Amino acid sequence: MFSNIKLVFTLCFLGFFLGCLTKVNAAVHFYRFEVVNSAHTRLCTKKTMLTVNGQFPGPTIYARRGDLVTIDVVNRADQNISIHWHGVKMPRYPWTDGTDYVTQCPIQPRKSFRQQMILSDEEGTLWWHAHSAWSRNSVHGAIVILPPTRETYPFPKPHAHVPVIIGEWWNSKVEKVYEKFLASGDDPEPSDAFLINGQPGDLYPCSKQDTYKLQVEYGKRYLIKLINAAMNNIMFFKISNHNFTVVGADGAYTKPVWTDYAVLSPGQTLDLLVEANQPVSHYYMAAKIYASGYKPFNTVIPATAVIEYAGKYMSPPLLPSFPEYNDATATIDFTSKLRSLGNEVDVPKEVEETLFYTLAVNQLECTKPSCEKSFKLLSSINNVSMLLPTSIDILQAYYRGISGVFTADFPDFPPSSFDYTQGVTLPEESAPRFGTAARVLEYNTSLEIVFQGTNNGGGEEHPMHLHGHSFYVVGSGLGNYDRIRDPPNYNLVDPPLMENIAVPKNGWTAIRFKANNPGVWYMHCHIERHLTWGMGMVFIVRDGKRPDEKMLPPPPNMPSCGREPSSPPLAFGAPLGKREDEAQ
Ligand SMILES: *[C@@H]1O[C@H](CO)[C@@H](O)[C@H](O)[C@H]1NC(C)=O
Ligand SMILES: *[C@@H]1O[C@H](CO)[C@@H](O)[C@H](O)[C@H]1NC(C)=O
Ligand SMILES: *[C@@H]1O[C@H](CO)[C@@H](O)[C@H](O)[C@H]1NC(C)=O
Ligand SMILES: *[C@@H]1O[C@H](CO)[C@@H](O)[C@H](O)[C@H]1NC(C)=O
Ligand SMILES: [Cu+2]
Repeated sequence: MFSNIKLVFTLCFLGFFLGCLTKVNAAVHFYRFEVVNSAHTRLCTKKTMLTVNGQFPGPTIYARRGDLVTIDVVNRADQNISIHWHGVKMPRYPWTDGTDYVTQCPIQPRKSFRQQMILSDEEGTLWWHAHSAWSRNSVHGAIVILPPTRETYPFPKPHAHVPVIIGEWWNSKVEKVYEKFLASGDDPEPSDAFLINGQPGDLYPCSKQDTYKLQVEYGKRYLIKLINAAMNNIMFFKISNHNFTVVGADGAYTKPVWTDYAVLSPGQTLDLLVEANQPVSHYYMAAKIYASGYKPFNTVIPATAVIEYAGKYMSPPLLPSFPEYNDATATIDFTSKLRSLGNEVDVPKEVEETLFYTLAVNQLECTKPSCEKSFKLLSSINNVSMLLPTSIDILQAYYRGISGVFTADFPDFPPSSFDYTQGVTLPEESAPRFGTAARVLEYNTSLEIVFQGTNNGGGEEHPMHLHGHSFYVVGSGLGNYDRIRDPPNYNLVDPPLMENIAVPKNGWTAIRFKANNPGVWYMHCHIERHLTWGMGMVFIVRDGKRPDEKMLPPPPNMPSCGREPSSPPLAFGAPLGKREDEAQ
């Protein structure tokens, strides 16, 4: 499956000076990801799409906690790409976090980029995906992180690990869907199917012959590594006749939760322990849309896969029954059961900074003929709709002290307070302002962010995702957050540790974490259409004082934003910018 060799490695990105990351007893794994256009047929429709190595979903990365994975990403396609290791904290090394125009320029066609994926305390399931335009639709795959060899699981040992990736398929090329979506100023065209491990399953036309099948043996235990890689939808997941135990979320273990359904937002992962202990037969596992803000514009047909005990079966498998497509209570009930495995986790009990971030879908007047309505939809955090830079990335600009790329003034509060769950009252208040703004944090700052959903243009859930850190979800509720009434109810004992949390529709969620990872880190909604509309911002975590509290230097082969041939490596990583703390 993957190399089991234990070695001691020292990762010196530049070999001769500055930081080296030394890890004892960790393994190094190598992968080669060739991004290519390959032909795939679903729903009787053939199209070419971007994939890694021609596979859809892409290859699974296997590693153990604390390992280092080196991935050579080679762009053999005809468009820009960047690849992100979702949920991997990448300590002190944002350079290969893979977010274009935030931490790197995209990898242009015929270029390659050697990326390091630096695991630390993550264990369980994470995933990788493209972070440029909408290419993550077909450029994604699982990351399975096992315990170190001498350790075991905090639950009965599973017989097998089974990545189960929920995806989405458009018959049209996703690049076309994306372009039309940008031009229209409106919601994107609905997708044509949901997928499990790349297949729509028995309920969709022309699909039955390829339905994903998991062969199980009676009496054995399977660990399902469930990933929601869909673009725009929170999903329900069920297995007929089989309850399961949730044992992990977002690459961290949880207290076991015995349940008959799961909910995950785009970007989120869950580890589900399933016992094959039902009458020998075959059963559907299925993923179905949850949509609260609108009647689902996607199809409501669930994607299915089959769990099959050895045998021959004539009758079709049973389909599990799902909550209603808009059953918000079912989603909140499930998510509120997630707790950290241990008690007394290292959640900050006191915080130095408290940030209050409103999440909104906005409307801006639009007179362009391509606009489908008199306004176009945008989105914002604290009324700032994020624009990515186009000629250099934010990390490079920060590291080299280049001004004019971003501003360091992302607001800690919305510009005005209103009844958020009612939404703004005047049409002109519905327009956001634009910015490329960062919030700068001193190293080790402990902070709380309260995300407040707003009802501007109709409320919806927003799964907020933070790069470079995990956070504890200490509280959430419906309605407007109340800074007197709500904090006493926080869970500061065993809150779940996550990187992705859906803020309830017209509700709020409070997270806490310590900004102990120097670098430039994107935080954004993981619903792709909201991200495209601008629901993102950037944290810059400054270096600490000690050498091991500083960012490592960049690799020599960072992709360039210039037209080819790419410029030679800049000064081999020597910092050119004026970073005060570089002096010591
Ligand atoms: C499965 O879970 C549901 C909901 O939690 C519960 O009502 C049911 O009794 C469970 N079934 C078994 C066999 O435990
Ligand atoms: C957001 O900013 C725009 C532009 O400055 C302004 O017109 C609008 O009133 C603001 N909206 C809110 C809710 O603060
Ligand atoms: C940051 O926090 C860690 C652990 O809490 C501590 O060991 C270290 O001294 C702190 N560094 C600074 C600069 O505060
Ligand atoms: C690809 O990236 C380069 C470098 O940032 C940029 O100049 C070019 O416009 C991008 N191409 C597309 C199609 O976005
Ligand atoms: Cu969102």
